[in-house]
Amino acid sequence: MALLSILRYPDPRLHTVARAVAQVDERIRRLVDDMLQTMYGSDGVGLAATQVDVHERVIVMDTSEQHDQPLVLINPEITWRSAEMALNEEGCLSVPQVYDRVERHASVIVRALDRAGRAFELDAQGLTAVCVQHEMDHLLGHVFVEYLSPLKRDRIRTRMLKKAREELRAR
Ligand code: K1U
Ligand code: ZN
Repeated sequence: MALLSILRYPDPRLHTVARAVAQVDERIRRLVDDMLQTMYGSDGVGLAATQVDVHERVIVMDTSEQHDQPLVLINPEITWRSAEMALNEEGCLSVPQVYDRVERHASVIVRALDRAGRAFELDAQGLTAVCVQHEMDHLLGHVFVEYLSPLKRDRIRTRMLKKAREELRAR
């Protein structure tokens, strides 16, 4: 397994639309395992392939309390969204140290393939619903800061660019 490098906002590659996985083969299983290691190693509860610069529809998540229930979603599609909406605090491994509230559907049902290529359905509520919608946005090339006001987004962008410049200088 390998730790993958996570793209940081405002990297333009984060706006790439991912394509469907044609076949769940050894290459995809290796990607899934590397993504899980990267997510756990970064203290995240989710990770989309887009964030590691692979533009295929693959998501890993683990919203369990003990961080011992990995979920793999390949070619995920939302088949039902609740009318009820919920406002939740979100973070993103591609936008470190930035947290803000985003409104999303309170519950969703998602159909996807698992690591073995078998179809399954996920009935998601609470943090799992927030996380799966956040990750599916990544696959469409969207980052959660796009839900914030233009003023907040510009400040985040400036702060992230400054941090990237400082990190480069410190090398
Ligand atoms: O996509 C990512 O960058 C991962 C992201 C997923 C996510 C979780 C929860 C809300 C929105 C998005 C994270 O793992 S953020 C870091 C985190 O561990 C966390 C954030 C908020 C609540 C619970 C956990
Ligand atoms: Zn994210």
